[in-house]
Amino acid sequence: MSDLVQLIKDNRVAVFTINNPPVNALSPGVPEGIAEAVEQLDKDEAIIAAVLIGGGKTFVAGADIKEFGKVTSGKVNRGEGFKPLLLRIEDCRKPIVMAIHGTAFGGGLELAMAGHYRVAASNAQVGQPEVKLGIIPGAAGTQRLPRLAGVAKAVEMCAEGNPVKASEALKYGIVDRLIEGDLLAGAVAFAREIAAMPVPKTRERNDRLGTAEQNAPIFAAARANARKKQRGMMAALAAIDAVEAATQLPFDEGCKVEQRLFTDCLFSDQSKALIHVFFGEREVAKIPDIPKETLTIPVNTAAVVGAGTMGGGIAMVFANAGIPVLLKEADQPALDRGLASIQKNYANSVKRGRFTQQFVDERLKLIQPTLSYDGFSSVDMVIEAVFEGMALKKQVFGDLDRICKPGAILASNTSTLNVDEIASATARPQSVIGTHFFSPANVMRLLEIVRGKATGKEVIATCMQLSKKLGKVGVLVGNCRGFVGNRMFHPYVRESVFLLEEGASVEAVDSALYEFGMAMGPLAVGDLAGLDVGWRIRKEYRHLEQPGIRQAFAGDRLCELGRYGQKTGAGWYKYDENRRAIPDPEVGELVRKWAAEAGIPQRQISKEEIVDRLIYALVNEGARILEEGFALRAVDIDIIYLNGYGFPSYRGGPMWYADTIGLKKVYDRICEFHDQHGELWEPAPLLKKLAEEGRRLSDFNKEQSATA
Ligand code: T1G
Ligand code: NAD
Repeated sequence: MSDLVQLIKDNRVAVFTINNPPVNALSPGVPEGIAEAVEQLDKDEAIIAAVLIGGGKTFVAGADIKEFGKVTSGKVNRGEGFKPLLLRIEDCRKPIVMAIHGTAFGGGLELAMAGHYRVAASNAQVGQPEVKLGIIPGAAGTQRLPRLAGVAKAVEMCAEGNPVKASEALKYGIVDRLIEGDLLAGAVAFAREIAAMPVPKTRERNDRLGTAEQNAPIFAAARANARKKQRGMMAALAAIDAVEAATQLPFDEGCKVEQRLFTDCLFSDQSKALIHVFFGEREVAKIPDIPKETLTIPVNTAAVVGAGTMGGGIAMVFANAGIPVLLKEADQPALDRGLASIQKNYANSVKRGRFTQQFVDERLKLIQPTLSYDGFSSVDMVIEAVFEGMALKKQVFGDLDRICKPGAILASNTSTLNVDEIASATARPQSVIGTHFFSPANVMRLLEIVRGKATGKEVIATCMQLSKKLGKVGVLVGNCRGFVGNRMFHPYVRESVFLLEEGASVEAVDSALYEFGMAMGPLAVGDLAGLDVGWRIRKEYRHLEQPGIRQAFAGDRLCELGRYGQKTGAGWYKYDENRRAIPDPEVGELVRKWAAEAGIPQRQISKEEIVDRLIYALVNEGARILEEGFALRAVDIDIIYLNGYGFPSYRGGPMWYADTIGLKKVYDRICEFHDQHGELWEPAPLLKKLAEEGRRLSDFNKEQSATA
């Protein structure tokens, strides 16, 4: 027997245990071990039934994603995947019960569905998350799942890729029984119960496949939903096509359709990008000079100073994670405003079905409003979110330094200010760190964790770990102006306004980036965040502007007219009472007039140039950040842009996208812009070096992590 699959006998019931930590992926050796076990089962007359179970924390979490790069299209087309093994299991003369705990995902659920019965621990989850990797189920999942769970549920699970709880899996017939307590004992008992019963084969079931009339509206709705929620992604639509084939073709024919669609997806750039994102979200948690076993500080209580746009959302994040949080404001009216917006946000979440009213009531009890620092002396962590001014922040950190207990983490939510200078207001800079949440803080997944020069490793390790508990993706960044995300966003926004001043329309700029896959166009984002936020920062840093360097002016001019965006009903767009954006020709006329006054010639600008100017501005600044060491790896920048700036995940992030296009092509284009638009487009030395050496940004991060 292979080491990865053990076989023991429990009084005429065989138990196969898969042991391939951490997630029992179907790595080489596992399918072979299962096949061997099934052969033994069939041969051993003493055995009446079998149970297949996962060792450790989970059932099988799918195919081994690390192996995908080694798969050839020939191999896939020859169907040399798992399907033959699954048919062998299904055709076994003796019943095989699949015992599921943790997660049965992807190939794991496909394996389970090839079994004759499935039992599950009540907190288990099943799912076909392949679309999140830019592929579709490739081992007959799109053919067996509709036969078990019905067409509507199967198409939802395969097209959206979200996990399903065990109780729901029972309701839909994916599992046959929930087991409380000892899963293995329950599964063996179940196997004894059914041992004498006929051995059902999922692939022979057609009773749940519905009729063409019944299914047509299901597939139409699923396609519309996929085009809306997974805009630009091919896998979801392919998954729907495959499930539809299950309702129209015999099993084997349906499997051929699935295989063709699976192959198209697997060898697509989208899938490569999404697999990069999958491993990237796990890699960003690893800090080269902070080992996994670094001690962390328990964070069981917290406090937030400032209950404005960010402070209120941050308090909700801690409460949602079950951590009691004090929320301090400067005065009662501000506190009341902060609490009102928290209650409004929670009410919306209940309306949208994200939370139950009971959950919200419990969470609201964890948020304790206050106008003083009473109670701050015992909290484990404080997050400051007051106005963006250095003097005020240093005053607050001075207060916290006097009041908070030794070892408490003092964090600032500043979006642009120097964390070391804020820390200098305390006698414990080793406890000071930046925790840069993104608006709305209770929704956006990204958390930039800003390392100050004195920040302690245990403080960093604690915040990285805590970010996962808070439901965030924590990415460690260096302490430079705008850190990583906003520092790159500055040239991105700059180019969008330059393009307006050179003749492009607001709609043309926004629709070009929207079609590229950005969640929103840059100008619509400006209106959402408030054009005055950037305007105030530009005014604060006017003294740092280099003479002779072109500065965008149209945004400032709009703010001088009081057009701050959604909050004033007009910015780059006009907004109706439901905050819907309406193109405003007056803006175009104003910009034309200002451009003429500035002597900027007008010209036709292609969609391609608009995208290149904005995306390559991100890449160029990202490369500078990498070589300056303010980001650990190129993938960290990608994860920041996917989770904080609405960059399309199926493009992998700005750095991965540049690697996909080819750095030589990107570098040449930037050199073109440098010739046309001057110093602002000076290519980053790293980009030049890697382009000339025919290398990738993702190569750089390898070196970087090796040296840190
Ligand atoms: N293959 C290879 N490595 C995997 C893996 C997988 N399927 N799943 C996890 N890992 C690694 C991960 O990179 C990390 O490594 C470690 O395991 C722990 O993971 C034929 C083709 C199961 C819910 O999409 O969703 O089947 O960073 O940190 O938070 O149709 O992992 O420690 O070095 O995420 O407890 C479909 C992917 C595959 C599920 C556990 N399956 N995994 O979460 O741990 S495609 C998936 C997850 C497929 C078939 C097709 C989660 C998890 P390292 P972790 P976790
Ligand atoms: P805001 O103006 O909405 O809220 C700031 C709050 O701080 C106000 O309610 C004010 O009353 C309160 N405050 C001021 N002094 C105080 C004191 N001494 N004690 C207690 N409360 C006090 O600002 P915001 O947008 O929430 O920004 C807060 C911080 O978060 C800033 O540093 C900002 O740069 C940063 N940030 C903002 C965003 C965003 O999109 N708004 C995103 C990320 C980070």
